[in-house]
Amino acid sequence: MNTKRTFLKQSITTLLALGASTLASKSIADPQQLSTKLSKSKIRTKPVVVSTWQHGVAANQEAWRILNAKGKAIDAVEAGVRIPEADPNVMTVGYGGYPDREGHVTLDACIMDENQNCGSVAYLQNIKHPISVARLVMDKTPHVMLVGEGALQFAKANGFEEENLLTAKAEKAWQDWLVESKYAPVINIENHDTIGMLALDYDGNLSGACTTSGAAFKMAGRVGDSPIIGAGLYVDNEIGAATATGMGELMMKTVGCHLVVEMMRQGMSPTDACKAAVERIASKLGDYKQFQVGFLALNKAGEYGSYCIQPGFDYAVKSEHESKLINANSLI
Ligand code: SD4
Repeated sequence: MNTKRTFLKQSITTLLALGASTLASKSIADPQQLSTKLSKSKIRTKPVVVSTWQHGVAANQEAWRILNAKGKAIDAVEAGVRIPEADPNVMTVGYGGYPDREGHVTLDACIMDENQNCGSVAYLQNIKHPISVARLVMDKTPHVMLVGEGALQFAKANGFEEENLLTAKAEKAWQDWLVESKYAPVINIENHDTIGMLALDYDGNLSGACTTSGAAFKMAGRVGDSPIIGAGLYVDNEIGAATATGMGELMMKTVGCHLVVEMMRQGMSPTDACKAAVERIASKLGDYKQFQVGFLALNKAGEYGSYCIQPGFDYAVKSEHESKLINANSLI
């Protein structure tokens, strides 16, 4: 349990770290402006973890076990998102995910740490935990992204076992879809979609993870935003982190999560930065009303926020003081 003194000490340390790093990045030219901004900032205690949708609640619990034991944010986010990856009742992530229109479950995932290291896999089949393969791409290779057959070979070479990820329930949904074969992305699909998770650990370091089975009944070979660093996830340990859910093409066209982090660098709160990224989508992409996009952000001070296009997107928060699901504000 944190005492009030520990909390104050953490807050002051965070203030100093934030001040020093922001000054170092020269993103706010006027030191007076910076100190005013920081004094207004609501500093929260560390650690904290946030993640998208209702399935984020169970995922956060797992991440929290690591964060609360003073573990690293990168380990927490990997462990956290493995929960929905393994859950067959979550039909939008990992095992049990909806297949593409050919009946194949193809998975996308990426992970990013406090040192700008990142790893990613796309169009990966038959491996239940793509996030852990992405972690190994980050830790063991000189590359950022492996796709398809190459990603599968890499996973198998590192001890992952192939298994059938298409459950009877997902296969039935696909068979039903085949009757009309009409491709129409569903907004807020069953109130859970991609899981994106962001964490700030005891040491004040940020990391993030994002994993999905992608758009249900997508074209074979389609890859969404979730494994694309900058689109579905971005972390800058000086500033903050962002992740996204919803129709990935919109985030890819606007490099949405990188945009959210850059908005925070300019001094915006996480909520305002997410709102600015949604507004960018609305101003650039004429068909945005047909789709859902939700951004979630966490800054270096532990403040979090979110914004989406359509009502219905919620996100889960876990810290020493909070454990809840929050409904995001929307543009529409
Ligand atoms: C993607 N953002 O692949 C992910 C999840 C999704 O409709 O498909 N949402 O685009």
